[in-house]
Amino acid sequence: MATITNSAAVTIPSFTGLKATATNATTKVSAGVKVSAAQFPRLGVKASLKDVGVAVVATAASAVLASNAMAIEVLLGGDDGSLAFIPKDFSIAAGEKIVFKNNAGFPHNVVFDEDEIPSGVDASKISMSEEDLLNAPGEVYNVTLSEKGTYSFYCSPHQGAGMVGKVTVN
Ligand SMILES: [Cu+2]
Repeated sequence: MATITNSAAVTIPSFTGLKATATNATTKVSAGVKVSAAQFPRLGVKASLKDVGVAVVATAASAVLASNAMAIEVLLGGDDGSLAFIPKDFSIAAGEKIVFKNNAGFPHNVVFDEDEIPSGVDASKISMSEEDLLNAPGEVYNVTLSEKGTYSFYCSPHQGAGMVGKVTVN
């Protein structure tokens, strides 16, 4: 598996602007990571150059790309220094991924309130632990909610300062 027999594997026809990334990734891909051309069209047009580069070299590339199809980004901390989730109250479709992204005023985390989520949902399975913190800018915590209903969540270091949020899954 030292060479690529199917040259289509690293061709990304729908992303002409990303040729440099694709070329750079060739060495990694030839090392054994299987990336089929069919997976790339599933990337949203918003996918950044960096995301594509990382995805191509990641062993779990296909899973990451597929799950990015539907996602909402929630910033942790406002640019103005506010300790808040932005947006703090939003709706998503069941199965849509929420990407909580460290923005400012960290450390932050994301903990779902076990008393304010749909019954049957295990809060510990969708939350970060209280002690687990996102310390670096741009760090993310991803969660996908499949049960419909309303979920409340908070940032444990800043809950007292009002860093709480609510998501409705439809
Ligand atoms: Cu916080």
